[in-house]
Amino acid sequence: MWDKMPANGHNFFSDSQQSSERLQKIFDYVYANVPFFQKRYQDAGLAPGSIRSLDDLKQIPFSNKLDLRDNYPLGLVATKPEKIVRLHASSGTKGKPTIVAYSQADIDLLAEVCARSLAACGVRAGDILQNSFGYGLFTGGLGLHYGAERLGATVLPASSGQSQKQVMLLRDLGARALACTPSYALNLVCTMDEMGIEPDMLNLEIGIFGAEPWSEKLREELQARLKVSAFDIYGLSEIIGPGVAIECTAKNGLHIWDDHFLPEIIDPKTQKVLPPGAEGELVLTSLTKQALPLIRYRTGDISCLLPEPCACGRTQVRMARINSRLDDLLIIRGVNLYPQEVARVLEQFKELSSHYQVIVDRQKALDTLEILVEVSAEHTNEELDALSHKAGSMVKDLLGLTAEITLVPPKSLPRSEGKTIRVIDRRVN
Ligand code: DLL
Repeated sequence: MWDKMPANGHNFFSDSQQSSERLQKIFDYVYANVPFFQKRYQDAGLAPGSIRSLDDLKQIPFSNKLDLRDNYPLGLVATKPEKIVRLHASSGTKGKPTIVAYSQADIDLLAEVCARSLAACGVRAGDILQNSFGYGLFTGGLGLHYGAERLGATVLPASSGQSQKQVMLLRDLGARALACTPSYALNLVCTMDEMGIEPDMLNLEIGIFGAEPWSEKLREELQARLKVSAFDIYGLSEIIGPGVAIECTAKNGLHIWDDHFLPEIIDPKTQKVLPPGAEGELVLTSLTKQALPLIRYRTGDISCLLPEPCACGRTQVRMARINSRLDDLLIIRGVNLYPQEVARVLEQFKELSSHYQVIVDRQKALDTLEILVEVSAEHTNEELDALSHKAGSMVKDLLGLTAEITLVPPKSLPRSEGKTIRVIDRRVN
């Protein structure tokens, strides 16, 4: 459909004229400063000045995580080394981390988009933000830290871990907003229970949760148990870190700060651009980055663009919440399975908690699937048998896979301070 759109067909971006100018500029800049991409663009028949409008975007070849891996650690940097003021890294599950570089202008941009994100969910100058995203190589801690300071809020740089101390600080300093991964927020809720701290004893009103997929059920649970309004924040190190997109108070998708990050949705198989509303892989172009600008970066995240106007009045295009990644896809006995689909089945049982783990193995050339899930309270053995049988049948009916459902006691699965590991794939492929 985009192919058939007129030249001004990208009118769902907040300022298409500005985005178009920025795209032309960033293309010429990457061409001139990153030899790896210059070669790729030459091979595609492009030269400086080839990109003259948003419509030309589709001519530019994609970039992806492999490009970063092949040019490890800093081969895609577009600035002189002395311009780099910060390095971060995202932990890959396999092999080396992805290293990302920032100039001072990039750090200012990170602060700007994180400040906007915090403001969109109601954080104001003078509020205390307890920032329990991990500080260090991960972009979450420092990104939101700079954003909160830019906004004029007071940051408590709690980082993740030491849950009892975190709860004490929440109570004693009275933060109005808490930022962390949703799984760590759940951890804090359990610690509050153990310490006998009720949500009414805190001053919290806003939860800013992200960096991993989380469900509406978990949102409801966190809202009820922390007495907050919970917002989904999205981002990735390669593009900037946190603050690429966030929900506003309308909570109807996440606004992408499209004056800096230009989104597209593609069919991951054909690589064709899909029309607004269609689900596919999110592709982002960083329009204003200096040190590590990436054009048409394939995020691997599955979403869709929601171009309709938002009730909040913001004009930045929205995207649907991310429930899955392309590389999460498990193929078990030929059946495709996203771990989040398992979560959606388990959510239907009130006796089961949100803590689960999927274990895939191979025995005598046959794939096996085990789902470990914590029960939310004590049950008799008969009740447990009946429950696991019922959950197993529902997995079979809805997902087409036979699974062994192992119900485990509350708090027995590993808890994480950052991103939770949901899948253990023991197959040697
Ligand atoms: O997770 C940046 C971040 C920090 C985002 C704090 C939000 C808050 P990475 O470690 O590079 O960067 O991981 C990026 O995490 O491609 C998604 O697959 C996933 N992800 C991030 N936010 C969300 C979200 C940070 N709200 C990868 N929902 C991304 C679902 C998310 N997945």
